[in-house]
Amino acid sequence: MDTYLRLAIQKKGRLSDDSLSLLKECGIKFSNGTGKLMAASRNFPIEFLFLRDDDIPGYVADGVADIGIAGENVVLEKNKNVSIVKRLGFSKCRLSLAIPKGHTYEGLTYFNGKSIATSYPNILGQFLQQNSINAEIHEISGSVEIAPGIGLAEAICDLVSTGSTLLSNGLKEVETVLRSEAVLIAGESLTEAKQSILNNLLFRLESVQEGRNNKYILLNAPNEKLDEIISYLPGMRSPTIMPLAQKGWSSLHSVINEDAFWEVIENLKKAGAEGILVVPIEKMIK
Ligand code: PRT
Ligand code: ZN
Repeated sequence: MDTYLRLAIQKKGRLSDDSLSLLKECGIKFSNGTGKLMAASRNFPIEFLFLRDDDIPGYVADGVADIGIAGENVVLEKNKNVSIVKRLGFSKCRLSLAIPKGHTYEGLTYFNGKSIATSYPNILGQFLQQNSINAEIHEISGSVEIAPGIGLAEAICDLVSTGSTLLSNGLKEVETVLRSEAVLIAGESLTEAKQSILNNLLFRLESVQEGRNNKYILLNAPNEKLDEIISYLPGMRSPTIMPLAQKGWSSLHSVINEDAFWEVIENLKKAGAEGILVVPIEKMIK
């Protein structure tokens, strides 16, 4: 029988769309008919298991799934026997402490003797212990943000992305407990055959991520400015330079990193670059 790597992903929720599109960008084809619990790829030795995000670390630890995609917040809270093999860069959020808007906050000691509502008792408990804060944790499974308003707790510890949920509940964010993003997790003991499929998947994921983090750039420049312009372009090796029909001018092609993007573009313009074109890269193989 052929070996398949079984991947657990969220059935429906904030992680689902980005997980599926990342896999599609890796060239993995499959149909995820609605309501199905499982699906197999048509062109890659992988099977999908669609689950609630909270169950993913446990299923991977038990070996029901070999790997999974979940929020780092859930992985750390569940504390199962799994390891993070890749950070995936989407579903970014933070687990934060928040208090009523009108209160003055002068540091963590604010929480001494207070009650805090959260769905993350393990992560919060560890954070409070590390900071020698003595607070009471109220574990609740949803709608944490309404707890102070109804008198259930004096503060909350919950996931935040834009901050608008806190704002509309009269709360303000005062401390970040954890920064989280979607991660790929794996169980402890994969067979050699499964590990080799995982290595292939990781290679594809890295190529897609590198492509997303970089842009292809084309520009024209007078030859006497080329040295200065090249000094702003690290590229994969060195830029490609081709003569233009117009005498004394060249066309230059290179790759630039998204992080330094605008700074590089400004420097290139100042140095005399013209007709700058920036093109997305679909995959980048190192
Ligand atoms: O049904 P299932 O159990 O699978 O899904 P779920 O409802 O438990 O999870 P889901 O789909 O809401 O979230 C899945 C994962 O997305 C989380 O575990 C996080 O890793 C990540 N994520 C990213 C978020 C947020 N951003 C987020 N903003 N998860 C939840 N929120 C909630 C937060 O709890 C709060 O209620 O959104 C609200 C705050 O958002 P802002 O934008 O108002 O700050
Ligand atoms: Zn959940």
